[in-house]
Amino acid sequence: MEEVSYRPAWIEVDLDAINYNINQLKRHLPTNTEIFAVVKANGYGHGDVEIAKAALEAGASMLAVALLEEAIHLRKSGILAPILVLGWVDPVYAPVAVKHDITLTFFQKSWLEKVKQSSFIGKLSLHLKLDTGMGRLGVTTKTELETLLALCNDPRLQLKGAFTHFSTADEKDLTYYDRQQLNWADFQQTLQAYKSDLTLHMGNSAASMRFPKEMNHAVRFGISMYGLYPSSIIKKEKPIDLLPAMSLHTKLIHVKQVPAGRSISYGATYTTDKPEWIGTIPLGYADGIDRRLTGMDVLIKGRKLPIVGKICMDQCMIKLDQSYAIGTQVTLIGKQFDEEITMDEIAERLETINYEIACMLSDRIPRIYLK
Ligand code: PMH
Repeated sequence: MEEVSYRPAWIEVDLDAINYNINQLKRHLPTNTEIFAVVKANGYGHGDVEIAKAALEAGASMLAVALLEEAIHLRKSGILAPILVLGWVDPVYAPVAVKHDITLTFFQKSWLEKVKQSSFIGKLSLHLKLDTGMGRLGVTTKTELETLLALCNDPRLQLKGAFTHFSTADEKDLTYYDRQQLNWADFQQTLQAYKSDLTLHMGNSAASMRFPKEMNHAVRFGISMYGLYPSSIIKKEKPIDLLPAMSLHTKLIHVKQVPAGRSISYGATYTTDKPEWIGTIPLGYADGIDRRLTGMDVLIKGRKLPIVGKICMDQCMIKLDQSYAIGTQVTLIGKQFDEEITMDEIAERLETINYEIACMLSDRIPRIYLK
């Protein structure tokens, strides 16, 4: 995307909120539990580099991403802090990770064998992934774990940590979470017998906020670093206070009075039954404004007013309660006066989770950082 933005549409990211959320968690965790800031997927849509810098400034000790590309992007932006790639990286790219001093995740014998055969100069930093019940990535049995640990005997390999991931830490019923904890405890013995100074980490936002004392050496703080609760249950429990970092704004670019019986947008699905004021805003589905958001309110001068008609690629229309000047600010996510539209409300309307809403806003919308 072009660096300069000419369109009146922007995402504000409050870096002080990132700082606040990390500090809230820090106060909640035992003093020696480290915080890894999860900045994958462009910092959950907020902007990876800016969030990474804010998180490190607030005391995060490591950054976690999903892809090697994301890690290299951080390095190329001048970030020197440790970076862990949580996902699977093709072993042929191990030398690339070494070159950029990036920690990779591993859990397969064949992967380790390929890396050991490859010729690279330097040391490859590694974290071992254990599958205690997520069923996605990781070693599932103690035998597999022992095989892998025995294969780590190459001086070019530096096994620094081991981790697992919970699948239900945000739910009401914690039976499965407890089972994962038990499986972890089993693995933990083998790991610590192998190497006593491994950094062990397991907690996502949900687990670290709900069970701070059970998190071993570090937590991987994602969604709640951005000020969002991982589920409605945790939002109700509110183990720590959070401030949402992201808000989405635009301006009215056209305002008109439409007579009764006229239709708005593709498919003519909305028809005025009396003369109505209709506003147009320059945000559409190509910006990540899902077409199913027709009917959702936006805020104008602190009033909730609905999107009417089908959402177009670059624009959509708002049913106004009066005439407003062109250039009047419209907020799709965030606060105006006493009213607020939250990412959770949008997620609920789309029958999804707030994570997806943050990630779906396209990079066509410029991010503006407030501090
Ligand atoms: N660690 C791993 C391995 C993850 O995949 C994620 C989130 C986190 C930590 C952070 O979790 P949090 O945002 O709940 O704090 N991963 C994903 C995912 O793959 N889909 O949704 C969230």
